[in-house]
Amino acid sequence: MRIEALPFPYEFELKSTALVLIDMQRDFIEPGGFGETLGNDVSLLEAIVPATKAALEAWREAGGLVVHTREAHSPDLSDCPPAKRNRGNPTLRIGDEGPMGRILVAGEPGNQIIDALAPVDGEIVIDKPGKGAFYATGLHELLQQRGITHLLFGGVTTEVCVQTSMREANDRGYDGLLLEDCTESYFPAFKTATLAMIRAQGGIVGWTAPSAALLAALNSAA
Ligand code: C5J
Repeated sequence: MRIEALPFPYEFELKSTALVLIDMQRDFIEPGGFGETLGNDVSLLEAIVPATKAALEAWREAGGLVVHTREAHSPDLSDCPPAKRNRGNPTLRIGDEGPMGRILVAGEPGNQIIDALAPVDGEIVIDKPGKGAFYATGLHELLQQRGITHLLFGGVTTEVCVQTSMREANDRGYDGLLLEDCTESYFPAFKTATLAMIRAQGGIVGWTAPSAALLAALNSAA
């Protein structure tokens, strides 16, 4: 299959490609969550949910592998470096009781993936203690076992966990494509810059394309 993408068309096979949705969790996206308590406008992130849901449903319908990630720490915070917890001067830190349970702690209500994109049986769910999906998660091994070589990315936030994950994937030899309307930042200029960085210099990190280009590729293959 071929997606019309930048900086040039992206070729992939369904059986060796996974859709990876990064950190579409309630605390980052829903009003009243951790993201909003930090002063962010979460409506920017909520706006990508319909396009992301459409891409996820089309990918499921085609039979492609889906990976969901959550930025999540164990309840005793043994996987949270003090440098991560102590940085800055926030009113709430990782592990504190927030509006939707303990902040970025596995199993808490705010740490769940939003209902619209909830994982279904057979999909991989990765709890990641870092920004990147490959750090301390075993994701690379899981993908290798399944013969995955290509990754389609969506999720939040573009310049933090999504970009870090794409760069980690790139260094491990995957061809990655970011679905432009399935990712967002609390800072729109950072999203624009990240898309440009990914596809600069002949795709130094990977490719970008609108989700409509993925849907068109899946339709023409069906
Ligand atoms: C993610 C963050 N998921 N911005 N986390 O990007 O801290």
